[in-house]
Amino acid sequence: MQRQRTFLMVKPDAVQRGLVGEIICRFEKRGFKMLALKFFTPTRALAEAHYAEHKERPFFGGLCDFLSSGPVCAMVWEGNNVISIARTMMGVTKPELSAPGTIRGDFGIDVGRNVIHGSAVPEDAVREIALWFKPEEVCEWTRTMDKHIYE
Ligand code: DAT
Ligand code: MG
Repeated sequence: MQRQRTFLMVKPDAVQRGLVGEIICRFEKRGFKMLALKFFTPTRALAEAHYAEHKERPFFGGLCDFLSSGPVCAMVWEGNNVISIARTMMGVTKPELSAPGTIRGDFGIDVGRNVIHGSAVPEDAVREIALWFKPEEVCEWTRTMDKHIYE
């Protein structure tokens, strides 16, 4: 297992629905450590930069409109294999295909309102953390309970 960081974001639909606490709670309880959090409405330009890999897709415009439509909760989380474990906890891209017990499977129906973003691979995590946070906004800290989570 590798110590990693990932970028997680509660999207505007889930903020409006009051799911921020529920979602943070799941990652905290799993044993992951929060390093950064900010709550604000992203600009359209930030949304476009975030989803640049999808710029040729037909849904790109609507996706960027949606992401910049209201506040999001943008976060950095750390832990062993956090990138893939967080994706498993999130469920798959389409909530309708996501298993119950996952975040999208518990709280979503439409792909365009799928509640949460999480980095897919390590290179994406590095790029997304740098896009959303200044280095000094990412808090390095020692958590005393780590010895009860990791051998
Ligand atoms: P994920 O968010 O699971 O990494 P992705 O990177 O393939 O999924 O797509 C980014 C977002 O774009 C996704 O969360 C919701 C939206 N999206 C993806 N496929 C879509 C589609 N076929 N129609 C509408 N929106 C879509
Ligand atoms: Mg993706």
